[in-house]
Amino acid sequence: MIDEKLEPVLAQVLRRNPGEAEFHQAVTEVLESLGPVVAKRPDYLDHALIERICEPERQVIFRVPWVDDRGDVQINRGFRVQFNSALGPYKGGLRFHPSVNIGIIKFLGFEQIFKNALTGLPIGGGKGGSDFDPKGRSDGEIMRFCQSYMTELHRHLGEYTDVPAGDIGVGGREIGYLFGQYKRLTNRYEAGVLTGKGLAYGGSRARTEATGYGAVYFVERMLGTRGTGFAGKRAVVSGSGNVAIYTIEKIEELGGKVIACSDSNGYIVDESGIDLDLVKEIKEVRRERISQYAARQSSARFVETGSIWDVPCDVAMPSATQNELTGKDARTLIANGVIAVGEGANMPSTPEAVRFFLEAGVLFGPGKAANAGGVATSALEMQQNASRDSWTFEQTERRLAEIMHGIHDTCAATAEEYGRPGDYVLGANVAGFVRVAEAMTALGVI
Ligand code: NDP
Ligand code: 2IT
Repeated sequence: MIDEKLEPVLAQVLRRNPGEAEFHQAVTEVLESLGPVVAKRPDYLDHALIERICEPERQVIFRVPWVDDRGDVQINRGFRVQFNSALGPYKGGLRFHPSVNIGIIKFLGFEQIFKNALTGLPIGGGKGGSDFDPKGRSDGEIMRFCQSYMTELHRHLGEYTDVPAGDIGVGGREIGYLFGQYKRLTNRYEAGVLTGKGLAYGGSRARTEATGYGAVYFVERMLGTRGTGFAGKRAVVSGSGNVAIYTIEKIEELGGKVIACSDSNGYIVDESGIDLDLVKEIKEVRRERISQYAARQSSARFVETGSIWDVPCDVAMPSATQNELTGKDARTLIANGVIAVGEGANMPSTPEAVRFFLEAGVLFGPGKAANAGGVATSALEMQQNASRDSWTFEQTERRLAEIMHGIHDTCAATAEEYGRPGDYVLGANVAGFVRVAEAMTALGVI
């Protein structure tokens, strides 16, 4: 339910951005949380503050031409949405996936504003990407695509302007090619212009692990409010990319057992506990499909039909993509006794699924809080670059853990303050919004 004072704001967003279903979904969720805030602070309705938050500061859309291995010219579309810079330079990842369109980049950029605010670090919100499909492409093709993409994007970036990183389809390899081209075009070794860099050229230790580890720290803290933890728990983690792999690693370290993970072709179940070295070999080294796991591990089976959320578990961590966990899946998880859900991905649960979890009293950690460890560690990478320093793994991970515990506690305290104890969705949206709103108010109408 949306507060009547915010109805016209939402109506305007829906009207101005036709057909952008994911963006509508993300804005609706945040505006639905803001009713109690504007009741307490009606001044936030002044100066079109909320309308301005819903409108990106700048959107760049461009042609990305490149030559494939056969010598044919390919064309993709590039995007960068610079959503909000009240708290710092635009910050957020790049997604390379055939499903990418402006509505998806805007939903991700919008969420990023509040996520980045929750970290307490000086970073604004942005997101970018392309409809380029990296699957099956050679290293040379990936490099030429990244170089062409950066040839246009570089003029919009800068360590004080806009700092991209990885997301789906963009990992260490791609960031390396993007940084190389940026350096070449600008003739500047501006390490802080991209994060997720390799350790050989200015990256931060623990950035690769940070999103997954951070999400597990968040869920461990939620479980702590019920006097329990991961030890002895059965967990299901969807996806098998960067976020999923390091989520599995940390759960196993804390004594939990992860029994299923997936990719877009299906899921594997291994009741003896997932062998993470095998997953890393298949996904990080060989870049193969997750079905290969079942082909090589006799205790596992590969399932192509149905949903990974049919696998009974205590903790569910959706870590693949948006709207991958539906209302029907939420019902199944609840019927199977799920205690906690932590979103490693951005907006993986549909609004109906979120509602079911909250109604059932399941501990539910929304993506913009639970997966903020990645971008927080990106900000730590920027800090190391700015001071020309490089921290140890332990020091960086300790900072990450403190930040995640801080985010958890801020969300919990905010939910409590607004009369909805345990509602981390309200807590995250409100705490993130208030920080951005305060900065925007101070900066005047811009
Ligand atoms: P990766 O590219 O490393 O892995 C993505 C995984 O999700 C793959 O297993 C992929 O399967 C699966 N997947 C992607 N799209 C779909 C789809 N449409 N349907 C089913 N499965 C899909 O990306 P990340 O691990 O980095 O990102 C995963 C999620 O986490 C995204 O929502 C991202 O926005 C979010 N995130 C990432 C952060 C980071 O630091 N990387 C930080 C915070 C959030 P397949 O190989 O078959 O496509
Ligand atoms: O969704 C996200 O927070 C990311 N993909 C990471 C962004 C970043 O700048 O590290």
